Amino acid sequence: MSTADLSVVPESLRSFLGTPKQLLIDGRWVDAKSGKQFDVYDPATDQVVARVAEGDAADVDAAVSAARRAFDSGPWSKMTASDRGRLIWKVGELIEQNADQLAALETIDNGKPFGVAKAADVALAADMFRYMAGWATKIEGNTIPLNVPYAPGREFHAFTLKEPIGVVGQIIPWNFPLLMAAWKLGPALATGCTVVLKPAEQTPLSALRLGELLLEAGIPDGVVNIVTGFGETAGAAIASHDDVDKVAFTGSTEVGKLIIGAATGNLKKVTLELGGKSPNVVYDDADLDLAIAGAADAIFFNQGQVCSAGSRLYVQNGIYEDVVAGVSEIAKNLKVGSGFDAGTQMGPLVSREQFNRVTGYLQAGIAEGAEASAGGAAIDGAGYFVQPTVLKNATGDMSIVREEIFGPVVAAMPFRDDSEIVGKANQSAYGLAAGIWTRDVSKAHRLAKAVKAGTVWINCYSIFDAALPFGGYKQSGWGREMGHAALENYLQTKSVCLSL
Ligand code: TXE
Repeated sequence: MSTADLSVVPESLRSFLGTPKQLLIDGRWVDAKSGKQFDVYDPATDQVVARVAEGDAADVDAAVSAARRAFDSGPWSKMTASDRGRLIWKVGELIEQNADQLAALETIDNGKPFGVAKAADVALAADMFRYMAGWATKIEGNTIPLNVPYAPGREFHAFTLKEPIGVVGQIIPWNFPLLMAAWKLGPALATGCTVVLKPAEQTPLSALRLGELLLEAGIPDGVVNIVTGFGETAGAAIASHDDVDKVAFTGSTEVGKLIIGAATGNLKKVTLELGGKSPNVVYDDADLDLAIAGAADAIFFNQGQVCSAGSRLYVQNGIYEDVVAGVSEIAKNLKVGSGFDAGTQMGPLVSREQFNRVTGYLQAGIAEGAEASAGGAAIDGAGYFVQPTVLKNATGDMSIVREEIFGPVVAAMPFRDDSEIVGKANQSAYGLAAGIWTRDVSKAHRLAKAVKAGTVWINCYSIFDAALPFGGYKQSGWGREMGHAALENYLQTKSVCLSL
């Protein structure tokens, strides 16, 4: 293990990275109670870029107590919704003002190209806070006319109140570190909840910088606590904590199931955004240039580390070879390199573990009979780089078609017609997203209705907006993030009934 040369990062970040990072608990930066720290790596160089406090159950306890105090008696619960909204808006503004710094942190921590981090991750994160700031003042109950059969002649005034659920644990992954924090924190803060956030151990840095910005914005002490650490210790302690009222998780389906188990102790509410194996369907009447570019982007964006990536590419028989050739051509020409190099279109995978996982799938797919028409292997040298890969001759029984690879690897398969594609598209344990490419509006809508997926993109892919709900059918999860649908995850409904 060696330490990275930090000359690639903006000057303002060098001291941030050079100082061991601490936990944010009750508005103060503190070491882990155990005194332990762990290393954070630059995936482009395999070198250590920072040291971060390794929180565990004892730190989670302290963070939950701080969040409980802030919820029950702190200024947060007494603040007007308008004042709360104003602070949340300010967080969005501060993210925008610090866009270069935050994007550079994403690049050094996750590997993604700097330009992508700035235009997508950081911009969407800022937008998420601003969108949710507006909702703070618009959370309302209803008045409800009653007709109680066993109380004839009596009059009642009944209404509902929407109340924040309380202390929320939020466990997030490494593929969009800042954006996942924003998706989670935005609705929690808008509804008046308090939070214990655990970033992924691979990518804790931007969440810690966000913690500084939350304090700068004036979010009161204890409202957002950030505990960096590992899943099996810090994450598990959040999921099983008896004083956490709700847990929101994004990550693997496997860990999602563990979260459900851990939550049974106090029956905390659970929302989950899990894996995917999304079908991307190209009909023979599609605009082929658009569809080919879209199919490539659907899998290679963010190195394929996207839960909604279009990783199963279904192409109608007559155009199968052309589309596979077109996507392969794009794959071969993608510029792969450090996210800080100008022109880089694809960076490294996030970690050694993910690199091993993805290259393992490449070997398995080829051994099972798939053929690489582009890529198919790792890229030699330092860092966790893998070739953008198109695997043809794939079949539904192969692991590369059934399981989430979470890398720049697409499995291409032909289909005959409408009657066949619905079954094939839905032949998955997952149901997060789907893509459809056709000029026939009726065909597009028919498949959009038939496909079991939380998001369907027609003649586009990977379009995200703070206002558009996102979440999974089947084993892709429970609940929706973004849009006003996300607020419901953080609210309780109280019915009040008064006899007049
Ligand atoms: O995920 P984990 P990993 C999928 C993707 C990827 C695979 C493995 O297929 O290849 O998961 O990635 C925390 N209790 N996705 O191993 O382990 C962990 O610390 C509580 C899809 O990195 O699920 C991190 O903060 N928490 C996904 C978070 O869970 C635990 C994004 C995610 O890590 C825990 C990431 C436990 N027992 C991976 N164990 C998506 N849906 O976007 C781990 N964690």
